[in-house]
Amino acid sequence: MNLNQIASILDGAALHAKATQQVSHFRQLSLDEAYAIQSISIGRRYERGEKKLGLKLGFTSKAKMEQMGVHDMIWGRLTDQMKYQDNGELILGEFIHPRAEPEIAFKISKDIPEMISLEEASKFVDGLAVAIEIIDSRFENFKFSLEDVVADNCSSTGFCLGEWLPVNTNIKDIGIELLIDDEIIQSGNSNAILGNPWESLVAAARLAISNGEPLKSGDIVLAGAATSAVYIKANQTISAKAVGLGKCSLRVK
Ligand code: OOG
Ligand code: MG
Repeated sequence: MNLNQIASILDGAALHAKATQQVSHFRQLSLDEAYAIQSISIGRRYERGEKKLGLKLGFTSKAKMEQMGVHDMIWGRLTDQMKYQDNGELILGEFIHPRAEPEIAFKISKDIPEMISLEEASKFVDGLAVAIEIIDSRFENFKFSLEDVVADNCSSTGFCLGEWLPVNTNIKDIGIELLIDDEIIQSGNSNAILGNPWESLVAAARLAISNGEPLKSGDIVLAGAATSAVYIKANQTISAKAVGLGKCSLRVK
């Protein structure tokens, strides 16, 4: 099976909310091939009219790496179709086995054509927000190798954002939580994200450049979850909260 065929299977699995078997069960992929599949598969979304909105990083915390049994940071693309309004509704039947995780989001204020340092990172950002990321692996039982999940656009499926706050809002060493029906289900600290969530932005800028798609003004970057992700069910209200960043919520139908 070639990379185009694998991309079609993964895109179809997402489109029809039907799980597929792990690619690594029938073909050994290199990481470069996995990113090539991601690129082809996201290209199909663009052909259907979706627009790129930014990037997400994954496995930037130990909690996530341990939960999923992988060992390296990954990145995927976000599109406009994945964005939900704060307090919006999410229809469970449109997903395979969705999970939610609390995140921190950056809004890019100017193009980042070159690698940036941690010290200068804030010059390229004009908004910080708490976020919920919805991940929905296209693989059966939410099980994958690192190459599988990269090919599957890092399980990217949806996200919602709280209010954008100014760039000098503190996001280091703050508590971040996932709540279901107002009960705290996961709680962590933002420093679990690469020691400092701003490091995620620096990494996203570098990865975007090395892939030939540098971050641009207006892009959104999700820093990666500080906690494990949680399966969501119908009739739940899912919220993410971070100290000083407020809250955002989604209602599951
Ligand atoms: C892959 C996506 C990981 C994160 O924040 O670490 C991710 C997955 O767990 O399915 O989004
Ligand atoms: Mg995530």
